[in-house]
Amino acid sequence: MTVHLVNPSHLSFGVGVITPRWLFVLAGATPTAYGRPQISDETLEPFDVDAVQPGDIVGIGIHTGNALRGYEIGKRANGRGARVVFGGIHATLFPDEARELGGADAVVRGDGDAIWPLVLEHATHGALQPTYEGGRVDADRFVPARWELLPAGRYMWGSVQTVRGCPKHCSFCSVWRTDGQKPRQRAVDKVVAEIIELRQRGFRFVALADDNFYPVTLADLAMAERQRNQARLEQLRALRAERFELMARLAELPSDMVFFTQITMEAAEDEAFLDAMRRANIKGALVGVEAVTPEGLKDVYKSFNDAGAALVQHGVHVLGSFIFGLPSDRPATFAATADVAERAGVAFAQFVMLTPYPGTVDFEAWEKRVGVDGAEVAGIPITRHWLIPQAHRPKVYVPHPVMTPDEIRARTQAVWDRFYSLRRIWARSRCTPTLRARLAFVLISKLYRQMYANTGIATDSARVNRANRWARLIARPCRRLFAGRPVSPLVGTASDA
Ligand code: B12
Ligand code: SF4
Repeated sequence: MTVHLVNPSHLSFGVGVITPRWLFVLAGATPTAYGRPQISDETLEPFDVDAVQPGDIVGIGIHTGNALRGYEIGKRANGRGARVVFGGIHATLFPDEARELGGADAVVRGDGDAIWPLVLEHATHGALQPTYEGGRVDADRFVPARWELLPAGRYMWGSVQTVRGCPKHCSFCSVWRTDGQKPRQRAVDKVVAEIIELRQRGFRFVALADDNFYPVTLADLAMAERQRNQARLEQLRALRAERFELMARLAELPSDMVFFTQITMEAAEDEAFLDAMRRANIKGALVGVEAVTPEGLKDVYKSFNDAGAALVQHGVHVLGSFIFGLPSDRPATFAATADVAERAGVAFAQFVMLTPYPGTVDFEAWEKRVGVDGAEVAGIPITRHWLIPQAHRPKVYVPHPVMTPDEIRARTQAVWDRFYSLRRIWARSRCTPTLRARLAFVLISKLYRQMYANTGIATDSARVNRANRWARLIARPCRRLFAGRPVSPLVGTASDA
């Protein structure tokens, strides 16, 4: 009996940018009695369902975007006599769907770390329950990833989680509702141990796969002080102190390490935090620009400009994330956004089209508005857009007051084209220290555009296939530029202790 863990994707690029962490965490949670789990990441190559034997256990992790491909695999694996278990954010939100469409014998909702051994035990005894509540496990029970199962030479960045949950409550995000608003921070030693292991395996670049690396803002502290809420103040200070402790430890790692994370714009006001980030070699951060009204547009862009400048001054390159298709957008918004992204010194940017993700406040409002008799595509209600086959999936779901879906798509594509023109990429690559780094910057910019924009925004399959071929071609040299020399053991770090 073999345990398979499958990360579905309808496109495979041969090389992956970031290691999908859940695969290696669930492998870590698999008791040794079950042998070596077979890990399959379809962003590298398609899963060979024909290799599944009757009695095998197939664990499939899905988010909304890859749920349909996950269901296809689940049904086929089930048909071959395997016991199929679904997990991940989408299965947490739609457990019945995974059973009805994905051939799931069981669905794990929430965190898989603690419950997975029980699921495996039930599966081997033919006693699977339809649903398991994995809940939100405490940080001290997060299972470390089993990095020795990584296929060699296939990924550019490792991924280590330092905190789960986010105290904010953005209307377009499901994280605060599924992972909770209480930040669950992992012990510093455990995080550092994983990073050291990744470095020993040749990873210089590590993504801190957190919902929000900056869970306590200066405003939160000031508010607790104003309210004279001593208990809250102490709790916030403790969380903040742990962040600084972690960054101090990252600063002791070899200086060629590069970390990337996600933070909110408020971090830009926190000089001490930014200084600590710089010392810790956290050199990149995804910063989102939230929904804005026309009146608020100027202010938001101004604060993004200021925030971007502050981050760049502290050596943190910004990946700006901008949303198009909001009701307040006008044709002029697209060029204005591209201008802001350029003026703020953003190193990378993504321009995504408003997609109502289930589990969010925005999704619920939209679903209510569209109603049960709403539009259908390929016989599927658009409120279940992830079930529409890729080739027919609309790019814009929320009707816009002044622009057609095609106009929004074309204008979004034009902003990508402009931001990622070779001339502009080359100019931006000046933010890196060496020629090799500039080359890496150019390649990763082109790759990013092919992987995320051209396969996601293009409407015809010929274009998608072309983008996929390009991405495969660029991905290999790109990976080589990111790789470091495997080091063992690390000199001058905690690994000596
Ligand atoms: C890091 C990250 C990324 C990274 C890296 C992705 C990668 N290769 O790993 C990058 C930046 C590339 C990325 C991109 C995107 N992301 Co992202 N990402 C995350 C983030 C912050 C952390 C994911 C992670 O590694 N967590 C650590 C692991 C250990 O946790 P986990 O995946 O949740 O797995 C646990 C459980 O879910 C469960 N589990 C998971 N699978 C399975 C399977 C089985 C069988 C079982 C039993 C249990 C189980 O057990 C695990 C351990 O407890 C999540 C937020 C989140 N809280 O999930 C968003 C998140 C997953 N991303 C999201 C989105 C929307 C995207 C993008 C579409 C953004 C965009 N517009 O471009 C793209 C899509 C990329 C793609 N094509 O897949 C959404 C998904 C929403 C949804 N309903 O699907 C999330 C939830 C964030 C959000 N704001 O809502 N992302
Ligand atoms: S978008 Fe970011 S800041 Fe907002 S709730 Fe989600 S994780 Fe938190």
